[in-house]
Amino acid sequence: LPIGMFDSGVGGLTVLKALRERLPCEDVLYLGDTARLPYGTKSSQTVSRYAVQCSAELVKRGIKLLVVACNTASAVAVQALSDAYPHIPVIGVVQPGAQAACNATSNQAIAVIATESTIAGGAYQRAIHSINPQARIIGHPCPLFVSLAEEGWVDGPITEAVAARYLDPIFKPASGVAEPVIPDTLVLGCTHFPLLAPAIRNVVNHDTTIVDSAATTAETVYNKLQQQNLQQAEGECGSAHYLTTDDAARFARTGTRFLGTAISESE
Ligand code: DGN
Repeated sequence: LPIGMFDSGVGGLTVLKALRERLPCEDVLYLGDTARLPYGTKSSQTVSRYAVQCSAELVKRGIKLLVVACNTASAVAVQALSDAYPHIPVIGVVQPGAQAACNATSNQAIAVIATESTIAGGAYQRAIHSINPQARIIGHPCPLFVSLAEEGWVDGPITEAVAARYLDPIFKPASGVAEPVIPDTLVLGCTHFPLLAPAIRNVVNHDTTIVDSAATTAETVYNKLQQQNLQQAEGECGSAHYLTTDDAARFARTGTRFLGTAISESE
């Protein structure tokens, strides 16, 4: 059986990319809920409902493990999905990202950037605190990054100006602030943000560790498959199949940038 993954659209393809690098033999069934994106501005009740519906569609087709490849959905729905499908391991991207940030920080100050809904729900803050109760966490929504990534404006002066506007108050606080705590670790808590990492890197301090939860999520999936003896035998390259709830052509076009390789519409 394949690994099932879903996201509100193309963003989860950054997680798929990391998964294919770590587990090249696995078959993957990916659902992009493009008809209802973005999730990042919607209420947790609505996102939870969408997550349950996407998962049901994947489970109906047969999957051995479910990856919630969207931070916004991971933040609100992982527990509900684990309860709904006790026989299928469910892995979200928030917990692995929080763990990676806690491993990386030296000064216990961690910044998290994500969609409005992920930051407002506080899931990263809770996940980080449950691992490191001493951590000081600054959460900041950066919704424009989603549009910039989808537009392909991943670098250049406009993107850097947006990045500076969002991040300067965290990394370059105005003088006069008594003993500012500058985070040494920045979590990219949205599937779209890894595309903007070079622009983000240009506006944060040069020694900031940037944590992208895609790679750590892939590692978590790898470990879970090993533990449960669910891994595919080594051999041929795994396949990837895509489902979308709206126009497949747009998904294939935009998604190619996120996956790093071409997606054909017939897949
Ligand atoms: N995939 C969403 C996330 O990781 O939060 C971002 C896209 C969106 O729904 N705004």
